Amino acid sequence: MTKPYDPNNVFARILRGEIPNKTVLETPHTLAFHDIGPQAPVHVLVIPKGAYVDFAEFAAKASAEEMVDFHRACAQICEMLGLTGPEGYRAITNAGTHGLQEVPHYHLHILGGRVLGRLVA
Ligand code: IU
Repeated sequence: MTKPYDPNNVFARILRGEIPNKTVLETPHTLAFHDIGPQAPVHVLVIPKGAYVDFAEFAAKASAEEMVDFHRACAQICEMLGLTGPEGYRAITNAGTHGLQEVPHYHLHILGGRVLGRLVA
């Protein structure tokens, strides 16, 4: 069971315009911005504007319109940032304490521009 949404988490504050961000793309249901501590030459966070703690909650509760908007935005960002070639990219999300999720508002990391290494525990 996902913990309750904290309306004062940092991404909620970014969505309310209380904290600045380097926006890459904004659509009706989605905001994408550069990660403040990039782990790769391209490191963008994509977040739904709706209040979802993590991937499972978003996938379970978001409307079809929100989900399509979110994923089309991800595709557009990959295109815009030159990630759709054979070198590719990584799209990942962390959840909860085992997943080392820091910010409790669902976000997809899109990373690219270098070889990223294997994902191992
Ligand atoms: P995580 O999946 O919850 O661990 O990722 C949180 C990310 O949010 C992490 O990569 C931070 O660098 C990033 N971030 C940010 O971009 N702006 C902020 O104000 C804060 C964290 I706090």
